[in-house]
Amino acid sequence: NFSILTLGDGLITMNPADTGPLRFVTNFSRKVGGAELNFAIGCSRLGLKSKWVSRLGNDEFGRVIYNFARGEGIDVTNVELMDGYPTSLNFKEIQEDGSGKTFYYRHQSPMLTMEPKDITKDMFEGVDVIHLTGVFLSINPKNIEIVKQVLEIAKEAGIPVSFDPNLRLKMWTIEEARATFMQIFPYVDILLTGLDEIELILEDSSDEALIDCAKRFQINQFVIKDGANGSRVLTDGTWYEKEAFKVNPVDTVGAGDGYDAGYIYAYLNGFSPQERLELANGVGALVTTVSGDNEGLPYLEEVLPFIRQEKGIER
Ligand code: KDG
Repeated sequence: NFSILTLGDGLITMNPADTGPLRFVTNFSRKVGGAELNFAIGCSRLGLKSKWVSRLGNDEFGRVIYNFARGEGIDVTNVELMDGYPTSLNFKEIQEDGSGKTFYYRHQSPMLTMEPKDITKDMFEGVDVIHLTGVFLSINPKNIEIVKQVLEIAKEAGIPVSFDPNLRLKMWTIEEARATFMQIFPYVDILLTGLDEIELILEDSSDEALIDCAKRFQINQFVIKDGANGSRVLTDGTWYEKEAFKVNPVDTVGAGDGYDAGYIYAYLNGFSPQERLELANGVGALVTTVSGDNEGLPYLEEVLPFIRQEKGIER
């Protein structure tokens, strides 16, 4: 079994019982979210070994997330429950078409207690891919020092790094995000980005701009996610493309994290570029069919028949 490591905040996610503006929603389901945690769950369900490095509040919600992650088979050896910092919260607003918005209560994230010295080489033993996202970087400017420590250890150990900018403009400005990403990109082997998001980051999403960025930072796999329009990857100077699977989305939040998990699983297992896109598209699509950030993440035995469009006998 291949093994991944990821690092980031875990949140209690309040999923609305009704669609439409948050101010009118009175009922919520208490669920669990966090971009990196969603990724770890996705990988674990597909059969990878997942290690999640995090800090939660030493409170009721922290325990919910901790036990949830553990229940998903995630290695939580490096997840600590901290006093004095409440577990982060996130309320979601969902539209009729399944698209979502997030409203955060995470200014005192327990992740703020983490320091670069807390990242040690032993955490990386047996790890095949390190996955990071812009969400962790957006929580506090000092997090870049923690990420750099991760990236330096990864480089020294020869572990490939995958990165999803996961741009959250409620957390920081585009200028701050851009300046930070430019320091991260030189370490990235696999970039997993939304088309709209890379357009904001590079101020250009033409093929020339993308090719240029891949070359400049030596990003081996430059993956562009475009939701219902499918996805593509630029690797070894060639573009590969795969159309999306048609589904009826009820909640699209977390689809990108699921996509990333599918892509990394496929990459580690030696799939061709097109097969990687196909599996990733399949995982992303299935996430959108279930309410919640990670409930829809499929097991391998669910996503394989789905991408082959096989009809199961259900009785
Ligand atoms: O990608 C899903 C995330 O948006 C959600 O789980 C919350 O981590 C989160 C974030 O900060 O956006």
